[in-house]
Amino acid sequence: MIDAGLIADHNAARADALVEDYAALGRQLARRGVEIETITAQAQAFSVAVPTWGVGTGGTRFARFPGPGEPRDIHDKLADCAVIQQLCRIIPRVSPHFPWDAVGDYAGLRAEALALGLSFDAVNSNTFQDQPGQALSYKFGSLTHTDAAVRAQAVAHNIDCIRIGQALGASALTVWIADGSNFPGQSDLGAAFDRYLDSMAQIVAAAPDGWRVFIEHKLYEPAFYSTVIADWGSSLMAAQALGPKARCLVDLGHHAPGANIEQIVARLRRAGKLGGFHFNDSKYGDDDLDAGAIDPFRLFLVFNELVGGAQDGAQEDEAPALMIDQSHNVTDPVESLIASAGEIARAHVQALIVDREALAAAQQANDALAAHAALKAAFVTDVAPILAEARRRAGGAIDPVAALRASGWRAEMARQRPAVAAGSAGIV
Ligand code: RM4
Ligand code: MN
Ligand code: MN
Repeated sequence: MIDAGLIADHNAARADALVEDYAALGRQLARRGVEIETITAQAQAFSVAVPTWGVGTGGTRFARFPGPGEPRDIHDKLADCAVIQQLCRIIPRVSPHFPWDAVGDYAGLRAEALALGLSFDAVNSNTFQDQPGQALSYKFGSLTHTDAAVRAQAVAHNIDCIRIGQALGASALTVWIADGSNFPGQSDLGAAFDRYLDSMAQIVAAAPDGWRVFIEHKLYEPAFYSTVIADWGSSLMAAQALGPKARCLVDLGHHAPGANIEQIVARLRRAGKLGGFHFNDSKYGDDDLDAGAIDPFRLFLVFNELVGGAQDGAQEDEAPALMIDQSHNVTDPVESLIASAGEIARAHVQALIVDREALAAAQQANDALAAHAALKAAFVTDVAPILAEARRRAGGAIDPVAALRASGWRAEMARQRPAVAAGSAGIV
């Protein structure tokens, strides 16, 4: 962890400027009928989960260039997540991935996380690659494989993940499968979906009461011609067929360029099937870039649907699970996760200050310009003082990346965790 005295000194050096900026923003918002303290309290109550795979250096399709002091196992990953939480105070939950994060003692792992101030969010299964010693290969699919024995193996892995999740205190399983085809004719498009429903029904049946099973769609990659759960339509069909525990999960990078993701969000809410998000950003495909790095306006529009929907009576029965899912290859992963958490929190606060009455009135009157201006007024407001003040009040750093860099934490990790392997191929 970072020395608490260092964070206190860091904050003390920035306190006067923050007081000034916060007061100025408070006056600006008051003129618009918004009470800054209400928004700051909501900012403090906001949280998002980090993925364990996000604290390591990811890669491009072709190569991975390891960084210094990378986490070597789930214990190191939890330690990194704890540092992010210490500085940001909005990421108290960690989303693990199996078998990447497998250990012998899950009760012990849960206690270890708790001691670091962390708990576990949705568990993620992995049937998109073969593991050493695995009996049957997923080369031609997993939950939708033509061979019932492969499907059974993939179902059993997902049920294992649920059991691990129970031991960790989680209450959701996220299922993303790579199943699909590369050649027209390779796969029976209808039958593959039927096999998916059959396999998923067994997984959903194994999920305890109160659990959610998130269905994550993805347009393409690694399947380049057809993907079984390629889009929100397939995801919604499956979630509706699989009953109340099944929900749709929207990974922002898993859509065609230009897709109207906020409208997908609005639709899934109306269906009561919006289960959660994987936040990241992309320009071309599943780029897994930091949230808000390419299109912060889109991120804001997604939160505008979440916040607006919560107020229009169309709210689903529970708030969607918010998680980050990104892969870093040119930045320090811990810094990138801090940056993303900040961008996600920013989009949330911007959505909170939208003048919803003005927006609704303009929509009703078909005044497109005024409606758009109501959104833009919130989006262009610099809400950074609210985010910084919320962090400071919660014990975090006013400028988390600056505090991390000043602490020399990464250099210390490089000393404690000598590099184990040189570069390797592939995203994982
Ligand atoms: C996939 C998908 C999943 C994530 C893997 C690593 O594209 O986004 O959520 O678990 O990548
Ligand atoms: Mn994802
Ligand atoms: Mn992805």
